[in-house]
Amino acid sequence: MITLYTAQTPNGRKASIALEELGLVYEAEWIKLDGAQHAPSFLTLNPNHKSPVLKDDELVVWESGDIMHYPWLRIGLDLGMPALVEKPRVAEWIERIGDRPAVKKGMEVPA
Ligand SMILES: N[C@@H](CCC(=O)N[C@@H](CS)C(=O)NCC(=O)O)C(=O)O
Repeated sequence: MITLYTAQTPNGRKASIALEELGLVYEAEWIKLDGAQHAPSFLTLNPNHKSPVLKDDELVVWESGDIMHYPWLRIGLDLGMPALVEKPRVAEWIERIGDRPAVKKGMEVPA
């Protein structure tokens, strides 16, 4: 079972986009970034006290960019990319998606 510990932030949104797009079933555990990220139970998952964190049974992954890679590795998807040419472009996109206006806009809560 995959659990995504996340918050409504660009990095949290990146992680859930990757899981949703590849159709992986997961549970979301919302982390309130008002101190809950310093709770001992959370620090055992991510000693850097940062959201998001993905847990898949005993495997724990943190860093939103690495979490975005996880779904396609998990399902064994071969993206068929020429490694030297395309993989760096994918990595750039993954690292920068949280800065995209559409991702930030999607997190704005209407008044
Ligand atoms: N490089 C990390 C950054 C994660 C990050 O900065 N998370 C923020 C929310 S977007 C956080 O949890 N901050 C709480 C804290 O630092 O205590 C990633 O991409 O996952």
